[in-house]
Amino acid sequence: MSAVHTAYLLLGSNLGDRATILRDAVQHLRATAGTVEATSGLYETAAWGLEEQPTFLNQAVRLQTKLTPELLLDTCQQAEQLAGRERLVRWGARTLDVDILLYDGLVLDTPRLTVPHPRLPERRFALVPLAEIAANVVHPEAKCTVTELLVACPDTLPVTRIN
Ligand code: A4P
Ligand code: MG
Repeated sequence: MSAVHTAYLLLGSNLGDRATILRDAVQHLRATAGTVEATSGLYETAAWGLEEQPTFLNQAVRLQTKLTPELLLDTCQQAEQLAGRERLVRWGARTLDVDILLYDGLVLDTPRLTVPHPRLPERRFALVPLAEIAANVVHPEAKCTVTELLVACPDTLPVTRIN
């Protein structure tokens, strides 16, 4: 039997019916990637990076999966395509973005995939939802917990739980 892994994902949407898009994405993950063990609430978050765009809804998900990181990324990108995502501008508006934040204690850096997500420590829109479902999980590079990363995070953009 192949091993089961724990992965944390961040879903984000700032175009279209954002809440429905996130709900459908969680369903897609359930159907294709494994067991969705926990989901954070939905957070309304100011756009980070390219700030002149609509606010995002973000949600963190804990998944138990037998997929390798690369196959999990394929599944995430499939969900993005199903949501009608077009890749126009880096950090630009999108119906759905699914990022792999953490995968067990793995550290991986390939042209296609970097885990942990390299910008996680700089982003409250990711750390706040993640802390809801992974407060005491240790970041394998920073060697501190998600809560500690959040306390140390310099980002000041608004992040508000809406449900
Ligand atoms: N890739 C590498 N590592 C990963 C990973 N851990 N998870 C590669 C997912 N993908 C990973 O991503 C570009 C490529 O990153 C993928 O093809 C994959 O091979 P993309 O989704 O096509 O493009 P992008 O998302 O525009 O670029 P990037 O650099 O991934 O941006 P981020 O880091 O995903 O940030 N503000 C708020 N408030 N909320 C958001 O959710 N999201 C972004 C996007 C910017 N600002 C935001 C939010
Ligand atoms: Mg992305």
